[in-house]
Amino acid sequence: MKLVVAIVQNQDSKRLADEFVENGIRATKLSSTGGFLRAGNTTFLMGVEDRKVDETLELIKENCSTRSQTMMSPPSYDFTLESDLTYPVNVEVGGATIFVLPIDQFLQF
Ligand code: 2BA
Repeated sequence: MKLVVAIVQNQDSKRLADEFVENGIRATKLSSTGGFLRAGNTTFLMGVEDRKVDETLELIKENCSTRSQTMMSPPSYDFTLESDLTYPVNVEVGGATIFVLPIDQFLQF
């Protein structure tokens, strides 16, 4: 069994959660925040049988899109004339960031 941790954009999370239910993949959905953009995203925790890992990854791939997001650059710490100027920067986010980890024990009491 593997622990699949998938960080996805909020816009994709409902459709993906529906797909997990339809395909018998158990998941826990957490509200999370990206460290860089400081914007909300969604983290799914899934305990997945080894034989279903590929199917799980394929579902995530099919349902998560890459999007471009605009953020303001942090002000520069270089004390030049333009030092406190910020400007819009485009950042590509997603589709999904995924970690697949081995599970030592899976217990339910
Ligand atoms: P954020 O940390 O808010 O990052 C959003 C997007 O900003 C990233 O998209 C990436 O394109 C860009 N980015 C992040 N850190 C950057 C940096 N230091 N310099 C320049 N650009 C940077 P994704 O790579 O698709 O990541 C989407 C979200 O997945 C991240 O949101 C974060 O919540 C999570 N994530 C990504 N890589 C991770 C990692 N190695 N460990 C834990 N969480 C990760």
